Amino acid sequence: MRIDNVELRRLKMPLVTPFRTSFGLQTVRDVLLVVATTTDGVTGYGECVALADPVYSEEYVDGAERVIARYLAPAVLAAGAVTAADVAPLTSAFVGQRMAKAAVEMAVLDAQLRTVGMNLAEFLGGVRATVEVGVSVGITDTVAALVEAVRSYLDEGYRRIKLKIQPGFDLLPVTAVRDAFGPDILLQVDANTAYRAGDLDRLTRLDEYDLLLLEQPFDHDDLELHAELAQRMRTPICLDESLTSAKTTATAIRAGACEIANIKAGRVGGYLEARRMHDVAAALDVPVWCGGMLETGIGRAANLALAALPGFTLPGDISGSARYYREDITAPFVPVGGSMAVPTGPGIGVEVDEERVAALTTSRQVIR
Ligand code: NPQ
Ligand code: MG
Repeated sequence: MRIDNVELRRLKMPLVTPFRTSFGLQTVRDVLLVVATTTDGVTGYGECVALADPVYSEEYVDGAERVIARYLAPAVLAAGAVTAADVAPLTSAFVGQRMAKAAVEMAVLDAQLRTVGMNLAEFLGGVRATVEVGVSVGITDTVAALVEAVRSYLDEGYRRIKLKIQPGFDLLPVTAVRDAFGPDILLQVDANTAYRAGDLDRLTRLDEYDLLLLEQPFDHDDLELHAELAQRMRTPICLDESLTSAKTTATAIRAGACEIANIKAGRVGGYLEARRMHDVAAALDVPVWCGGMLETGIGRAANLALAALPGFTLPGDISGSARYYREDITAPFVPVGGSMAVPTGPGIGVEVDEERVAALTTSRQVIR
């Protein structure tokens, strides 16, 4: 397969409700789509999960677009015949840029699989036709507002709730949600690196709430502190921002800092590395689940394929399209009874609504 051109499109997608985390407030998603067209006219789609600002990781969407336009796309285009497995070696001269590389690899992989008529879940080794999903609930102005938000998601059938926490918004909201909905709802929390060594004692008090896991309490490169907390808590410690590859995942697990792993293809450089990370975690007997980055239907479809792998034993942050967007750029994903069907079509398995994409486009460039 030869790539003839790579199109980079920016879309502005307003969120249905503001989403607050410990690293800030998001009201609109600045999406970067990578569209790879082969010399046979087959089109593959990739979605870059970088945020508008480098507040979740070092990457940000303007930077990712420039890196793809100037370095990554030219390297793939110059290579002639390629497969998705060639993208990482072809772009390894450029350090880091995992979210940018992941978007390019995803577009090439989608084009490759559409060319041969193979489905992504099948290609990755998926074993499930449906996957359990959860929802991530942002920090609210009041605890009462949080309880109402959680109630609406439970009414929609979500069985796993993730609460964003930060210093000053942790024990009280968790208490209120447990008091309001009882011991049976699957509940977990995510701190997005907001805590410090001085918070160790406070965090251990979360053991009272029978949480599924505590996600990324400390800085992304502080494995020691995560390992110390893991020693002192019953609640499993889950890492997100810290895990940038299968290798860093093995290191974190061996350090006792990672008892459950959040896998995001964009954070580790693509779905091929995400599968390797899944295999490492399985080999070390560590459960994994699929994290979310407020993807459109394009990234959501691919995440469902990934979550079909055997080691994904916990509900993922792969919520319905309506959790974030009034109207998606694919047919909407709708959870039923807390689960969603894994797309079965070729490639990522969904059709993209070109008209909707055109309506949301703020800029477009084609690299040849
Ligand atoms: C997490 N995701 O697990 C991230 C954080 C996050 C679903 O909580 C735009 C794009 C806004 C990606 C806000 C969830 C975002 C974003 C929060 C990711 O840590
Ligand atoms: Mg997280």
